[in-house]
Amino acid sequence: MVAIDAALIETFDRDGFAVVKDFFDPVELQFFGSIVDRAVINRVGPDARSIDAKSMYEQSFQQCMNLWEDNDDLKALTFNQSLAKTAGALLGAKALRIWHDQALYKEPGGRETDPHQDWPLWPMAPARQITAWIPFDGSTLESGAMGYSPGSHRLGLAKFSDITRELREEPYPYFDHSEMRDLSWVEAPRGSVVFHHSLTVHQAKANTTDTTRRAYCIIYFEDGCTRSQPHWHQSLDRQNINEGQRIEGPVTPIAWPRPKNDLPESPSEMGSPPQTGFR
Ligand SMILES: O=C(O)CCC(=O)C(=O)O
Repeated sequence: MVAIDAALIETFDRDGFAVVKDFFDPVELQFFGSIVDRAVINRVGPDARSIDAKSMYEQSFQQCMNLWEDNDDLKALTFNQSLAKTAGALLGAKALRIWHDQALYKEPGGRETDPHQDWPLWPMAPARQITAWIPFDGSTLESGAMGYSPGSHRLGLAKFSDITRELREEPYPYFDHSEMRDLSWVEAPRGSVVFHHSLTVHQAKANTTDTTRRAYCIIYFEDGCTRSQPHWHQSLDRQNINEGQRIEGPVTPIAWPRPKNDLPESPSEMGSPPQTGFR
């Protein structure tokens, strides 16, 4: 159990991201990593394309969302109370729900993840979300480490960035130098978790190594957020949440606080999660 001290909360408040080292032990990481590996293979299926033959988005990472829904063992990670409690303390929230979890596997030769903020990709308000980014093998500058623009969550920016590069009408980057100032690259040691706010501008390096950078993310939002826009999102449309409505239901259950050993039911009545993801 990691102590949530005032200094950590202060760092997150100031910078919009914070690294918590030694959160997971190697045995736990290996266990969850192997489950996610299998889940990704099950979702993606056989794919013999070279990295160059993939879409620009797939070249950044293979994204598989809502893995907790079809993996009972993974619920223990997505609904890990100590992790979610830390996220809640950093965000200053009393209760958090799951927006979705996801594997983000950056293959060898995978390109950088383009600079973006998360919140403009998500049709909900207010901007009270936090991501726990868990690299199963740690991350290095060569393997696809994350970089964050410290304090950018406080600049009042809310820019949509098409990180798929499929809708692109203007050249990258969407953020100018002043908004990307002093980018901090974070090499996260194995066992650590990096938390970031949904308004923090961030990106990830390319993977120039010969192994996949295996990251698992859990995205939480403060209980009470509502749908702000009509554009499709699986976390909302699968449970028929309309604009202005509070986001609650079996696809986005309470992540924290939950009674001891109480894990949510998989939302089997709500249709399957997307097999591979888009935001
Ligand atoms: O893992 C990556 O390459 C990007 C992750 C990211 O953008 C996020 O978690 O919001």
